[in-house]
Amino acid sequence: MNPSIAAAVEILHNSALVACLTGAGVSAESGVPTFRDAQTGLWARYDPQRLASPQGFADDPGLVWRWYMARLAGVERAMPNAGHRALAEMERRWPGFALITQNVDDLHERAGSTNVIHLHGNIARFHCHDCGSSHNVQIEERTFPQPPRCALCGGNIRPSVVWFGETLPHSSLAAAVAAVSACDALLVIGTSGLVYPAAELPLIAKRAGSRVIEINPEPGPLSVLTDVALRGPSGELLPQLLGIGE
Ligand code: BV8
Ligand code: ZN
Repeated sequence: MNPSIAAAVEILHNSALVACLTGAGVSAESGVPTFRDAQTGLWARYDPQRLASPQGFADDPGLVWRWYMARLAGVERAMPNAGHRALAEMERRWPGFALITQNVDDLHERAGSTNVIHLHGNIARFHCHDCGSSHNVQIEERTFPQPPRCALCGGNIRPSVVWFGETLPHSSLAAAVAAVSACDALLVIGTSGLVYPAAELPLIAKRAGSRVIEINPEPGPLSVLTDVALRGPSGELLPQLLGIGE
């Protein structure tokens, strides 16, 4: 076993409570583009931070609608990978294991995780941008060039994700802060650590005395907080933390 993996396993075995924060990187091996490389092909010329914002939606609701319909189709085609499955196994093995995700896909749930804190919502759920009433998108509405209209107020229907400039669901953020404040070890997996307030969670954990283990092929702004850095793909490394797939 490589010495970093051994050090991470040691920390986890000496931790009564383990928490985990995932980003788009945990879904990369499932073929879901990460947020920064989400701009492949025909979307290459658009800035995701613009499309994923109320202003972007106001400027061109049809463009944003079509971008989300394309991403949703990609998520539905994707399958959970060994990293998602290892995290579901951690929830089964370690009482109190908390999984916090920035991702809007449902791959953690499809891998068997049952208690997932979604900080940024869910791309497969929809509501009216004006009155907030929820909306089930019909198959034919997915091919519409413009978003469907709300039956109650006529407003534009949008995905129930948190856009840039929008506040996170208070209950999710509070649960995430409580989990990272209480944990003895925090796994930070597949995140560039650029988006706030999610990127603040590892700092809160560290200040509360937690050890921090980063799993990411690349270092990033959060690496300075890291006790152990595992530089590689989470689909390969996470099973090794459980002694699977040596
Ligand atoms: C808010 C849903 C209050 C939509 C998303 C404080 C300081 C600075 C800025 C701010 C601040 N507070 C607020 C802001 C503004 C803004 C922000 O953070 N901007 C940044 C860019 C500077 N934050 C907000 O607006 C938030 N709202 O704070 O409300 C408020 C209100 C008004 C005014 C001010 C404040 C809302 C943020 C939520 C935005 N919504 N998603 C959608 O998905 O369409 S964020 C979106 O981007 C994703 O959900 C995800 O969270 C984020 C992308 O981050 P990552 O997941 O890290 O993915 P990324 O592609 O960046 O990196 C992938 C990583 O994986 C890389 O490190 C790579 O190396 C690694 N990797 C690749 N392959 C693998 C791998 N790792 C492991 N294995 C592999 N195989
Ligand atoms: Zn409405």
